[in-house]
Amino acid sequence: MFCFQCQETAKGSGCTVRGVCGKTPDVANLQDLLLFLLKGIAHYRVQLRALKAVDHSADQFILDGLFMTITNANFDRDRFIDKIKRALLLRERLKQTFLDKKGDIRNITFEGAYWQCDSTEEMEQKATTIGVLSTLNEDVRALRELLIYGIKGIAAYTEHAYNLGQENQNIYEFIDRGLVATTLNLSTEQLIQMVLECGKNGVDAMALLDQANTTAYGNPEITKVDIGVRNNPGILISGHDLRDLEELLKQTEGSGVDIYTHSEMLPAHYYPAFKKYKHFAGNYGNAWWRQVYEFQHFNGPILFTTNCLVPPHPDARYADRVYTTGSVGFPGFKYIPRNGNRPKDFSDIIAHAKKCLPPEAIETGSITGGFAHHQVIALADKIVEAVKSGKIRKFVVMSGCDGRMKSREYYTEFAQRLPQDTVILTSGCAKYRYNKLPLGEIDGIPRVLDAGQCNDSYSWIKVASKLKEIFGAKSINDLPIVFNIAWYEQKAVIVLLALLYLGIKNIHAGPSLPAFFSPNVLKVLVEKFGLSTISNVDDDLKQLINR
Ligand code: FSO
Ligand code: SF4
Repeated sequence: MFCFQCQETAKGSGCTVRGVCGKTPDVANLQDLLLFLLKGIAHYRVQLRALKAVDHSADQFILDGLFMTITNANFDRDRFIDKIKRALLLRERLKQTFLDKKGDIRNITFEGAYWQCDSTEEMEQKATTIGVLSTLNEDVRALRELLIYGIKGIAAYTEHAYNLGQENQNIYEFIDRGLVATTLNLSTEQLIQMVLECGKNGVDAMALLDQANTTAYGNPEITKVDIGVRNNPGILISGHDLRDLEELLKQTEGSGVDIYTHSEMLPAHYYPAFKKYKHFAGNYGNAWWRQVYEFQHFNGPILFTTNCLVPPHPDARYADRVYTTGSVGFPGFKYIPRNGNRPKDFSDIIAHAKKCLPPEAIETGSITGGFAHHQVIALADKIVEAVKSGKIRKFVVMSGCDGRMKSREYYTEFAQRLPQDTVILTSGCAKYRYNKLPLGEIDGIPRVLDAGQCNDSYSWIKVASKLKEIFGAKSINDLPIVFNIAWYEQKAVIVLLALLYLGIKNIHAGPSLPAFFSPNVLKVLVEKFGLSTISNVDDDLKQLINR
């Protein structure tokens, strides 16, 4: 195996024996093979689209396949083998349509468009030959992988929107073309162009998901979320999929089971449509990686709707209480499918919850969030006034992910030591490093504004554009906004590419830069965008705030 797609990759260079995330080598290789076949499928789709014969039944298959390979999403070998078999069947169907339409098969030379197999052994053998390291030139490899990881992030956001009935055909078109681009002999210049186009599609995917979420559930609004516990048994729901949450809330209403959110599901509390559920009790715990401690104390079942799932320790007291759904999987965990477009059947997890004790309190009190673009723009007058009077000197976007590494303590210290006239704009699970600190308010505006999940970084793009308009600035770079982003997995990669596409300069990305950047690719990103990583709190405060 070789994988270096996330920030915690082994020795900062690549996981080769087993993932730091717990991914086994066989699963890592099968993920590579699935990607290889998705690229083959994409070749046919690009050609079929040109013939006006693209088959939309494959749209969701591709989104799900890409999502399954995101860090901490799916560890289940059997699910990958099944998906690979279905990918082979789907690809043959597309190939047949292509031939029926008198398509010229000589236009498709990529091996993943033809390769066949009869056994799992053959799959495993092939998988070891087509991974990341099969691209020998390190700059081409860096750009191909950057593009693939950005596309995975797009796929994740697009799938959530799809689940809520919202689609954008241009995004599917880009995903296909982007996948194909990683198989062609493109120059580094051409690949950089594709990477920037990926950033554009990242903005579009986040906009689509924003539209899907707000159309279905209303605009997030300022909300106090309880972080304590009640006396009923509960179900803890994690991940990012709001439709799953809605169905679970409906099916548990009046059942005596409370629903709590974990990690990236916290922002669901900000949506008006979920406030009517009296048993939507609060948020339990912190960012994804703390699950190994927190789930022990929850007592009830846990539902993963997306990453980030951490493989439980062999003596974990909660492994028999974990359920997965959507693109998520783990061997031995119960999986809840969706049949057609019907609501998922959560009766098993609900019955399980009824037999469990209520959660143990690990925290008490509340946190406040709900500062997505609609709410912040509603407060624009107040914010502009605070900027003009000098009460707010700077906004610091600290969106992104949290992670296990000790180096992430930097973010807590950075937040604590920011001057009182600064406001943190956050989204994603990075916020758990500072969202429970008493950082105070400026004229009633909290100093930490949480827009929501990582995809809600889109809100900061909208807010920055609004401020640009109000202040008559030429570019977002002229506003008093700086970016100190924390990344971990591929959704954060697409957020970063979206910001680069928008021309945002001097972003700090940490706690370390991606291992998949080659020295030359990094040089381009530094020269073109001023991208850098964090150093230490003192120097970064000087550079970002006091310059
Ligand atoms: Fe966090 Fe995990 Fe939302 Fe990520 S829970 S790390 S960027 O999946 O998706 O912020
Ligand atoms: Fe390693 Fe990250 Fe890949 Fe897991 S996802 S195998 S930790 S690089």
